[in-house]
Amino acid sequence: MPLERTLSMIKPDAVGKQLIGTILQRFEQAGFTVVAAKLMQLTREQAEGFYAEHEGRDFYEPLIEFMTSGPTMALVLQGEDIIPAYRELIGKTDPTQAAAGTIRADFAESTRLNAVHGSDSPESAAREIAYFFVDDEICVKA
Ligand code: RTP
Ligand code: MG
Repeated sequence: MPLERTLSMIKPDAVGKQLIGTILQRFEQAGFTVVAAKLMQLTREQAEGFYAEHEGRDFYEPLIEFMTSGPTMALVLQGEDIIPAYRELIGKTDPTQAAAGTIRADFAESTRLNAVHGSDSPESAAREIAYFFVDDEICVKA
């Protein structure tokens, strides 16, 4: 299986609840390797650009408010077939629909305040990784 990368975010709700370490542990226990990481206070422009595909939806404005409400940790994770494997680990967007033991089932408060983000396809992973990181910030495992 090919080594693949995904863009992960630990969202402001989870950072605010001191869950960075706990969530990173879940990622590492799943066998994913952290190859880049940064804690950022997203600007409105950064959040709007990141979520541009959702512009016009009723949840867009509250989503932007939420994503700029406190720091976010952005990560590039690497692993075999990681895009679907990571989405499975985090669980469904709505935590009441997320499988037991997933990150969202355990830590999300609502469909909006749902603790983590993950790229949904190789194309979005490429766009999202480049959105937050330059090549020099990604530490490739030797
Ligand atoms: P993400 O992009 O953050 O990994 O989450 P996702 O694919 O599971 O969900 P998506 O449909 O891409 O939505 C992006 C984020 O918008 C917020 N949202 N709120 N009905 C609502 O109130 C609603 N729907 C989506 C969530 O924070 C979701 O993760
Ligand atoms: Mg999404």
